[in-house]
Amino acid sequence: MRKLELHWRILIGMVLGILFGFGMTYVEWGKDFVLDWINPLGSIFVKLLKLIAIPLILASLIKGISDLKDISKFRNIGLRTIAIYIGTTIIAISIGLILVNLLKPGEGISEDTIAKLTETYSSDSGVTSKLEEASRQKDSGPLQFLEDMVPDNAIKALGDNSLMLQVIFFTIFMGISMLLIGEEKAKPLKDFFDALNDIVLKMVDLIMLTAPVAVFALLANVVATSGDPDLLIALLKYAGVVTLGLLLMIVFYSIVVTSFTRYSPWKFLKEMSPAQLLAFSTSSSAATLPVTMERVEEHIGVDKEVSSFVLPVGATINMDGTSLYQGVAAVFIAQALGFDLSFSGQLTIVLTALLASIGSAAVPGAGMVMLVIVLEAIGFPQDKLAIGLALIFAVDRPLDMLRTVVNVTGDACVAMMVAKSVGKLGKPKVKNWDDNYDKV
Ligand code: DAS
Repeated sequence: MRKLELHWRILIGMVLGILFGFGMTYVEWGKDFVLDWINPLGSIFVKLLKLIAIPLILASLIKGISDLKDISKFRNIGLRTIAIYIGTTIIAISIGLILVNLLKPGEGISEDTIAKLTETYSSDSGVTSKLEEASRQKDSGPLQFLEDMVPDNAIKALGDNSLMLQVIFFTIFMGISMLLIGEEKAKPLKDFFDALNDIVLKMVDLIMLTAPVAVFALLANVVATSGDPDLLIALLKYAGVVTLGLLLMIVFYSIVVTSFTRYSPWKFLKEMSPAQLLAFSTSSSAATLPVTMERVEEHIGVDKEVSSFVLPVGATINMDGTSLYQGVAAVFIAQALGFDLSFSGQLTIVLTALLASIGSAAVPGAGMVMLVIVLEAIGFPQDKLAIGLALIFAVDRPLDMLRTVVNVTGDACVAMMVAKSVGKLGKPKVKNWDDNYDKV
C-alpha cells in the first residue's frame, strides 16, 4: 500500500485517539491503562518539542539573517521588506487576539475536567519559580517585558527554555553582527549555522514522524481522563477561531494588494492558488518556496531582484498565519486552564508571537514548537504547560496546513507591495494560469 502522507496519518491518529479515549471511559481499568501506557507517549512528544525549540531558533534565525548577505542589500529592499513584514505580523496577531478574547473558545471547560487533566500530567519542577515569575509579570511595569528580553548570560539563556525571548534577542543581535563584519570573516560561523540549520530541521522532521502516535496518545489521554465532551467542544471552537482569523487574513491581503498595487484581488488569489494548494498539502513554506517564487515572478510580474530577496526571507521570518495561531492558542490555553492574562500579558503575547513567528522554521509543526516560547514568556506554570501543549497539539496539524497557506500568501502580498514601492512590479511573463505546468 502506498505510504500515506504524514498529515493523513496524523488525522487518522486524531480520530483513533478520540475513539480509543472514549472506549477507555467504559472500562474500569481504562483510565489507569491510558495513564500508564498511553499518556507517556504524548508527554515524550511534548518534551521533544520543547527540546528542539532553542536549537531551532538559533539555527533558523541566524541563517535567515545571515542569508541577507550584505548589509547594503539589507538597507534598501531589506529594511522596507522587514518593516512591512513586522507590520502584517502584528496585524495578524491583533486579529487573533481580538477574536479569541471576543469568542472565548477556552471558556466553559469545567473545573473538574481541568483538575482531572492536571493530575494526569506530572507537574514539572520549578512550578513555584514559574508562578513567582507569573506574578512578577503581572505586577511589572509596561516596559518590563522589554527589559526581560535582554539576557545577561548567553549560555544560561541557551540552556533554559524559560528564557526563550532572551535567546531570540541574542540570536538576532549575533546575526546582525555577522552581517556587519562582512561575509568573508563571518563565513566559518555562517557555514556552521547553515549546517546546524539543516541538522535541526532534520530533527524536526524525525520528531514529526512520531506525531501520528503522539496525537493518538494526547487525544486518547485528554478524552479518557476528562471524559467530558466539553473539552472536545472547546477544542473545536478553538480550531474555528483560528480558521476564522486565517480567513480574515486572506481578505486583508486581498484588500492590501488591490489598494496598494491596483491588482485584482481575485486574480491575485487565482494566480497564487497553486502555491497555496502546495502549502496546504505540505504544511511547509520552505517546500512551497520555489512555486511561490515562480507564481509571483512569472504570473504576477514581480521583478526577480525583489522576489529573490523578499520571498526567501519571508519564508523564514514572515509567518502571519503562524503568529495569529500562536496568539489565539496562548489565550485559549490560558482561558481553558484558568490562567488569567492581564492586558500587559496580552501585550507580551504580541511581542513574543511576533518573535516566535520570526524564529519559526518553514517546516511542518514549527509553529507548534515555537508556541512554547509564547507560553513560557507569559510565565505559564510548567505543569499546566504540558496540558496546554497537549490540548493544542491534538488539533494542530489541520491548522498547520491552513496557517502555512496564509504564511505563503502573506509573503506574496508583501513581495508585490515592495516591488510596487521600488517600481519593480511589471507585466506577468506568462499569460495563462496553468502555463509552466505541462512541462513539470
Ligand atoms: N508549517 C509552518 C510553515 O511552513 C508554519 C507553522 O508551523 O506554523 O509555514
